[in-house]
This record gives sequence, C-alpha cells and structure tokens, in this order.
Amino acid sequence: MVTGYDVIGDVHGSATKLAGLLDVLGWTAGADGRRRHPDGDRTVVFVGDLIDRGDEQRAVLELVRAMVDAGDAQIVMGNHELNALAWATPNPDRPGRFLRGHTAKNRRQHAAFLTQLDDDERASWLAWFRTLPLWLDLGGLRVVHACWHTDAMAVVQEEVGGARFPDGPDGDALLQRALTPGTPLFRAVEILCKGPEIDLRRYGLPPYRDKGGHTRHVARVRWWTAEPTSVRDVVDIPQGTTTLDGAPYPDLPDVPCLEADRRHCYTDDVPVVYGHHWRRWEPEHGMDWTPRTACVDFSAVVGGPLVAYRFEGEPFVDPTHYERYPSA
Ligand SMILES: [Mn+2]
Repeated sequence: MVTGYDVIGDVHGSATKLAGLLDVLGWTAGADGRRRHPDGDRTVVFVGDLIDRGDEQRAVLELVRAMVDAGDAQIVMGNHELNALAWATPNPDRPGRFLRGHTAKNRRQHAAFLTQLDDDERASWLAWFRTLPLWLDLGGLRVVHACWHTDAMAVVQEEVGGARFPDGPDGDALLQRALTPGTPLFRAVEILCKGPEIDLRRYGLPPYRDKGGHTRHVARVRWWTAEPTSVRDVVDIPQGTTTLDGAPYPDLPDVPCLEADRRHCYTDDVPVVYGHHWRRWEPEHGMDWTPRTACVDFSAVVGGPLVAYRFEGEPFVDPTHYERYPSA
C-alpha cells in the first residue's frame, strides 16, 4: 500500500537536477537502472511541465516515463504538455493552421522540445502526453499543475467523463474541443493547467505591462488564499510590475472581492500540491505554502532548485517537508 508521495515540481528539461533531486529523496538507481525507494511504499508524483526550455528534454522524458511505466511514479499534465498537443493539432476551421498558433513567440517557448527531438520521437511523446490526467486525487493528497478548482473539474468531468481524455476518436474530439479557445472545456482546462485570472477592470484597477511588453487587463489569482476578504488577498501582481506609463503598479485596494473571484480560492481540507508559478526559493508562508496548499515550482530551469514536497499523510502542509536540489 502506498503511504507516501514525493511530489516533484516543474522539471522543464533539467535531467541533471531531476537525477540529483531523486537522489536527495532516496530514489537511487539499482544495477538494473530502475530507481527504487528504500521504504518501498512511496510514489513519485510529477506536477507536469517536463518539457520546454531546458537542454535535456529527451533524458527527462525517458527517466520520467520509465518511472511511470514501472509503477513508481504518476504525473499530471502541465500547460507545456497541453500546449505541445495544441501546437501539433491542426485547426479544423483554418486549413494549414494549428490550434496553438505557430507564432514566433510560441515557437521560442517550444524550441527546446522541437529541436532536441526528431519528428517520430515527438509524435510518440505527444501520444503519451495525451493520456496524462489533468489532476490526481490520491485520497489524502491532491495534485494538479496550476490550480485545484472544483468548478473547472466539474466541467471536465461532465464533458470528458473523468480527468483524462479517453483513447480513440471520441477522446480525440474531446481533446480538440479542450484545445479550442473559447469553449467552456478550454476555459476549464486552462484554469487547471494555467491557473485562474481576474479581470482588473471589475475593481477599477489599471492595466499593467507584462514581461513581453504587452498590455494586460487580467492578473493571476492567489487561489491558495483560503479566506480572502479583500481584492488585496486574491489579486497577484508580482513585485516590480508597472502600469502602461512605467510607474510602479499601485497598491491593491482593501475592498471586498466579488463572490465570483472568491470561488477560485481553495477551501477544502485536503492538502494540494501544485507547480507552475515560477516562484523563488525559499517557500514563503501564505504565498508558496499555506496549511492546505504547497507550490513546488521554484524555477529550476532558470537557476532555481528543483523542489519536491515529501508527503507522509499529514493533514496540514509542513514546510519542513520541502526538499530541493541543489541545496545551495
Ligand atoms: Mn506551467
């Protein structure tokens, strides 16, 4: 019986860090090459985003796939796997186009995967990505890439019949709908894999300029805040954000947030581990971890450590259960 989970954050093609973290966690390779844990009753869970950015795409995929196939690991889909599927899926309404546009920006984001693997390899990995669940409910522990969101899951449950797309033509059609912008299924899957967003205009807040220089009217939601009362508790404006004229973004007002936005927040009593948020080590209380949520994405591919949360059955997140590689 499985009693423990080692939940590993966004790997993004960093096989060296992944091997180092597995060693730290006690998953050492035997003579047959298979990594096993000495306790025997542990399972690794990957939060998704295995691909893109890093130099070791193939090595990461092969290592993770081997652990999953051996029954030593499970994995949920990240937005990068989802985007890879959309990149490769023809747009039925626009011949020659794909459901994720082959723009220069999207190509840059996907370049490591596109260039380090040949066509046949990519096709075979995409066939595997297609089978990955959007979330895992492991009993005392929940895992999702970006946000545990009951309403979004209900939409997926209703349309897809479960957390993963079925095999065969019906499953293909569902996946296509999930990858088509504007459909309710697309919006639900976006919330799970990319996180919910909040419209700043609802609160009379100005737009900001994102990292790419684009004007943005929506911001990420701090869905891990269990009892938000004000806009300040739910809207996530990263430090250093500016308005369109380059001024520092104003302090968020201490005014009540709307019920619709409050619904993004996680109030269940089962711990959730997730990734996606490009945080910086070390885990900050109230932001990276709360009593019921733990983020494990600390930007491994841009200089941060690869991070895991070691779950032992505890009902509340324990920040001493974070592990990382490298440790300094
Ligand atoms: Mn992500």
